[in-house]
Amino acid sequence: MITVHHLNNSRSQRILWLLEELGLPYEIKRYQRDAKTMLAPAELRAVHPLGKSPVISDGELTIAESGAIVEYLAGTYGGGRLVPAAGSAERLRYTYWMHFAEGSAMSPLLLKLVFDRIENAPMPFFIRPVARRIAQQAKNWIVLPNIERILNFLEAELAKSAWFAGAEFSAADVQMSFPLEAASVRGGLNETRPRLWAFLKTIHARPAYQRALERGGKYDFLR
Ligand SMILES: N[C@@H](CCC(=O)N[C@@H](CS)C(=O)NCC(=O)O)C(=O)O
Repeated sequence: MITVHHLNNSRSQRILWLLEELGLPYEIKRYQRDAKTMLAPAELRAVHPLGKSPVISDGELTIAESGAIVEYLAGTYGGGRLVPAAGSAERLRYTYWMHFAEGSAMSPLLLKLVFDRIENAPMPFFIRPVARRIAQQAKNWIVLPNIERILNFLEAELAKSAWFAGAEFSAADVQMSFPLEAASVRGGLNETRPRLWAFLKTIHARPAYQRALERGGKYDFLR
């Protein structure tokens, strides 16, 4: 039995979605974020030293890192589904997006989250203007332009094919779902980028996505 170590309201939601797409049985072990810091509880470090979610256990195996988990599940249990044929142009695109999601797309979104928090954090009144100015300058200088460029790039890529790897829905779309959802709640992604917006609406309407939401619990990355 596959166990998903699921942190509430997190990236591990897409692992539940993939498992539902593949029709695999799985169980969920739940972990709750600290209400104040939003960090994962220390018990998750007993599963993997970094204490981040998602992590899955499958028999003797413990696998961390969303992209590795997605590739493992689709490759091991997909029976050819959701993974383009080896050697095809689609497979190269699949690999690209599988890495891009966490390697490139998430970094500026995470930085935005951190600088937004610094801007709004409680602190002595004489420090606040300085902290706000530094946070705003960092956002204007590097964070927001990068998010803008990435979203423009992704919007243009979806003009080439219906899904990220090509004409067929693949596990790369599952992997790309989280940065796009995060961008829709904190990165300015909205209807003005119609292809990305339609991508989100389309995946959210999939029955497997809906089943995963029911099992995963409250998820604040939907707009
Ligand atoms: N690149 C990693 C990122 C893992 C990660 O940062 N997960 C977040 C959940 S969205 C987490 O566990 N945050 C809680 C913490 O850092 O304590 C992956 O895709 O698996």
